[in-house]
Amino acid sequence: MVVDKLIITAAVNGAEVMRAQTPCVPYTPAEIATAALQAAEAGASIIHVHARHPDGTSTQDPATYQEIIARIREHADVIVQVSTGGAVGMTAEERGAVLTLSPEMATLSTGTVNFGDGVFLNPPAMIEHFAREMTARGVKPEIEVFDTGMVATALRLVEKGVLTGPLHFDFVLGIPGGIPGDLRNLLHLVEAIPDDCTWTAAGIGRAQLPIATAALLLGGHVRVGLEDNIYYRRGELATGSAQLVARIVRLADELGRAIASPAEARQIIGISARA
Ligand code: KMH
Ligand code: ZN
Repeated sequence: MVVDKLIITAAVNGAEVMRAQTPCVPYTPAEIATAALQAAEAGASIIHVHARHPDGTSTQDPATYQEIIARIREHADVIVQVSTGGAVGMTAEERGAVLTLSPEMATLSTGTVNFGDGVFLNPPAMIEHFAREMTARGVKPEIEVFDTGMVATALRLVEKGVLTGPLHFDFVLGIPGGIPGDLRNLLHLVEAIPDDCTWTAAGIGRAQLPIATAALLLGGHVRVGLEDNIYYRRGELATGSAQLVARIVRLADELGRAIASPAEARQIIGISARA
C-alpha cells in the first residue's frame, strides 16, 4: 500500500460550540484567523471554518467568510474550506450563499441526519444544487458523510456527471443521530468508497483520538479541532485546535506518516495549484 503524506484538517470553530462550553472557541474573523494560523503552524494544511456573528451565533454571510479567508491567506498558503452546512435550521439559500465567493474548497453533506436534538436537513435537490454550483465554480467539494447512505448518494452524483471524481470524503463519526464513532464503522465507510478516492476521518467528542489514530494507520487523513471535540483529554479542555493538531503530528511521526504541506495536500486531493 502506498500511503500519502498526512493531510490534517483543523475544524477551528463549527457552528455549535459556544464560549459557555470553552473560552477558546473563536467567533470573529480576527479570532478565527488567529486560531487557523496557529493550527497551520502546528501542521494543518486545511482549515475548515464557519462564520459567526460577534456574539457567537452562526451566519453564512459571504462578506464575513471573505474576511476570514483574506485574514488567513494574508499569512499562510493554507487551504481554507468553507462550510455549506452552516447550522441546523438555516435555509438552502443562506447556506449556499458562501459559494458565490468561489472558495477553494467547501463541504458538501450528502444526506439528511438527526443532529443531536435537531435535524440537519439535506434533501436531494439541495445537495444537487450545491454540487452543481461547486462544479461550475471550480470549488473542490469535501463530501461530509454522517451516515453510510451518504457515500452512495455522493457516488451517484459522479455517475450522473454532477460531480467529478475522484471524490474526497470526510467521514464524521459520533454525532448523536449519525454513525457512531467506532472503528468497525470507520472500516465499513472506507471499504464503501472507490480506491482512487481520498478520505479523512473526524471523530466527535471522545471518539476523536481513536478515530484519528485508526485513520493514520489505515492511510487516511485526519480532522481534529474544537468543532468536533473541545477536550484534550477527559476533564481537560483543549487550549485550542492547534493543540489537537500538534498531538496528531506527534502520533503521525511515531507511526511514520509525514505531514503534507498545503501544496502537497492540493496535489493529493486534486485541487489545481493556486495562481
Ligand atoms: N453544523 C452542522 C449542522 C459542515 O460544516 O458542512 C453541519 C456542519 C457540516 O458543520
Ligand atoms: Zn463544519
